[in-house]
Amino acid sequence: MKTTASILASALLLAGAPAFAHGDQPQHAARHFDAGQVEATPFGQEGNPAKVTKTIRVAMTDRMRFEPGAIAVRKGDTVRFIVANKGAVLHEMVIGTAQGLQEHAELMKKFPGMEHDEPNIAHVKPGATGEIVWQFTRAGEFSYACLVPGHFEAGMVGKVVVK
Ligand SMILES: [Cu+2]
Repeated sequence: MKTTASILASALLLAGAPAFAHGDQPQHAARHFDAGQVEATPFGQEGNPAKVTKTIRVAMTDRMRFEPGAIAVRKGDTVRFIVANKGAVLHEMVIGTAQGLQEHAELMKKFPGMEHDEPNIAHVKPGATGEIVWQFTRAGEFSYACLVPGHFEAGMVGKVVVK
């Protein structure tokens, strides 16, 4: 019985996966969180939505800015970012290191159609709201940026200070 149950669980996980593969999950639906899939990065890791310690609202505008443009959190915080696109064009919030985001922006210029579904990214359609739950596991200075081609270059970058 146990085996059947675990096979069924795996099948369900597999069946559930494609729905999340192209960043088209319904607005504001919680991303499926699986502690076993969490990968540590130099700038933290996917946060458990059940263990959020802080909520931060971020707006993205067609002036190519994030509001606020700088955020301070504590090491260990699990932050729910509620990301509102106040503009008329697509924007996204991508959390990373300054260097990693720079490299990613270069890549986006070469492959503008590139689709992502990563826990550190929220693509948000005009007028819509997206969400990222991220745990900052290391102290330091990190960034968030919009990597829609041209936006990063126009200054659509913010800073996270983790103490
Ligand atoms: Cu943008």
